[in-house]
Amino acid sequence: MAEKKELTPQEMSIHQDAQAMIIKARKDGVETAWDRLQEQTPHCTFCEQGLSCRNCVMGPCRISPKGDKRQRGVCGADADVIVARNFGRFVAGGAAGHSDHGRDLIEVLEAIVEGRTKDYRITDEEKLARIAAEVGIQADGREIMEVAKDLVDVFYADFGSRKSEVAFLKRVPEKRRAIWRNLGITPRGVDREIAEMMHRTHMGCDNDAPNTLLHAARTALADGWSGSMIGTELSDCIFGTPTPKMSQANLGVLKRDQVNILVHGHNPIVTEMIFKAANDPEIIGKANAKGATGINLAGLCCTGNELLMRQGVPMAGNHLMTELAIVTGAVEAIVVDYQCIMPSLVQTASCYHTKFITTANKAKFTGAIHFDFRPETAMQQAREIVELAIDGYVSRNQNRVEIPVEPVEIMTGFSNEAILAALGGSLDPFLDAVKAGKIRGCVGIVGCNNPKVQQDSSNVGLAKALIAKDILVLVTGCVTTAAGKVGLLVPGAIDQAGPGLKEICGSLGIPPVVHMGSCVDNSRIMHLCALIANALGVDISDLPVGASSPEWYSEKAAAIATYAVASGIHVHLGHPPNILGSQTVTGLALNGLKGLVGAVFHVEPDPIKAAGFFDELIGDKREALGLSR
Ligand code: XCC
Ligand code: SF4
Repeated sequence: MAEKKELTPQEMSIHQDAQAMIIKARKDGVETAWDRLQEQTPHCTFCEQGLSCRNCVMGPCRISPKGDKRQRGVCGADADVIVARNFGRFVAGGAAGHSDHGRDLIEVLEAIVEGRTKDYRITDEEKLARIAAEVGIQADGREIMEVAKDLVDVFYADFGSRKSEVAFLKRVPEKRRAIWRNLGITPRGVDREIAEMMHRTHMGCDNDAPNTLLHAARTALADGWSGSMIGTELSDCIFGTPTPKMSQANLGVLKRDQVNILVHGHNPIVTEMIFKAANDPEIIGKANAKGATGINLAGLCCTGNELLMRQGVPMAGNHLMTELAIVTGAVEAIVVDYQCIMPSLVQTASCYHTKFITTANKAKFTGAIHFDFRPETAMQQAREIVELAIDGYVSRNQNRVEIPVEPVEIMTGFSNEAILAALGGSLDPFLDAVKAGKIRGCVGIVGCNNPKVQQDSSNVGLAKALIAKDILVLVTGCVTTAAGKVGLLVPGAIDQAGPGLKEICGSLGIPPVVHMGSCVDNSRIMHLCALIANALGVDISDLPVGASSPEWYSEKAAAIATYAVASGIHVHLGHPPNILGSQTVTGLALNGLKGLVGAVFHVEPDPIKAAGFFDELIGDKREALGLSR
């Protein structure tokens, strides 16, 4: 076999901190995702095209769509059926992740209501009352705990089978709801749609690819308009609704003379407690006793986004920085909950003095220190975790420490409530700016890193190209740190924006790239689109908006992309899902869905060309609304 060429650090990432740590990892003999990708390349082409099936033991089957004779699996499933089933299960996996995260927040609210925890409380009572009223609960003049109790019931019911539609569908413009009704894809219950997808894709059930895809849309809609949305809204109620604040990003946020704790995963339930414990003077005193000048908490991935939005805790990095952050040699503990935590981190941590600490029974890692984290005992457990990190400080070898860069300033905290407040309480100033063509439209850039793409090259390249075209960029998830590290998340970045966007963001004192949270917080963007569509009396698909995930990797990203398209928002992906083996499925995704839900997927690896696609799209949408292109 031909010798594989080792990539240079510059080819692997655009960031200086990543490049420095890739070099250090090689020197320290630490394996990274890029190394393993090389091992796995070339990938199985059947799997890449979605043409392998393991849904029963008459197989596994893999079929070729080429040749005159249409190949079939043992059961007779053809390429369309196999690809659609695989994609359906892929989306269901993503919806399950987000939504189970949402459910965990209902459980914490329930523990608060039942008085089983003193460590959590309702921080934003006004918001809780407001969303309760939105979903039909009498909130006026009642005790907040009574209202919260009813809200727990309504949200739990959203996961079940007794409803004809999930609670937050009340937010969706009537035109959009009619489209979903006519297609039979109104999301009824989160668990129900996910379970039904598993059922449909069992051998001998849904053998009509378009029908399976429509249910994938329904499953994703249950995520976007229920599971994820509940996750976002209850996180705000329990931990506070984010407000604009400054923070920092990149590996430079780690501190040489302090106990460094990284939090990684998704749910603020654990990390908010770690945050409190790490700020407790008594515990800081224990760190001082070990010779550290303090305790430094920093975030990775989405739980980092949650803490950043609400508490201003700095961001050490995004998905492909998780191994590299440990390679600094400066991390005493990495505390994780679930999702996107590479199993390799246990090995990476073991190459240094870093303790790898898990907190969720549904996400245990062999070789980790595990805490069965519960609402009843959360604060005590968080203190124990922080003390474990403090104990580790004395075993740090400062000669092996390398903190490669100085941190970059970022601005965060743009919840919809904060955006409305910044606009003086009404969307009108924003809509006026859009009508005047100063802000031509908005694109949400969301999602991950993928070692198949030079880290953050597309995330950043697209963001820069869009703001130059007077298109406001909204970021969540791992694109946050990408944009932050290159200086796009500060008001000063308006110098890189087009004249209209520069004027509006300049007068509001906000960056042209606005951070709206974690990946479940894409529900904030959906809600904002619904608010704008309702204000204008149009459907979401009429708005000059788009969405993109240039470097995506996860099932969750596929679920997000699918609910965005089903909600009427065109979605750009930097690379396709594993569906190209079916012309029917690919044709629907790229073209056919347009006639059904008013939006499609667009695949384009080049971020500049992708920006051109959005430029055209937004121009067309603006013209259709009677506005200048
Ligand atoms: Fe995971 Fe949410 Fe992707 Fe980042 S962006 S790699 S899904 S952490 Ni959600
Ligand atoms: Fe093969 Fe059909 Fe079984 Fe899939 S369900 S493994 S295609 S026999």
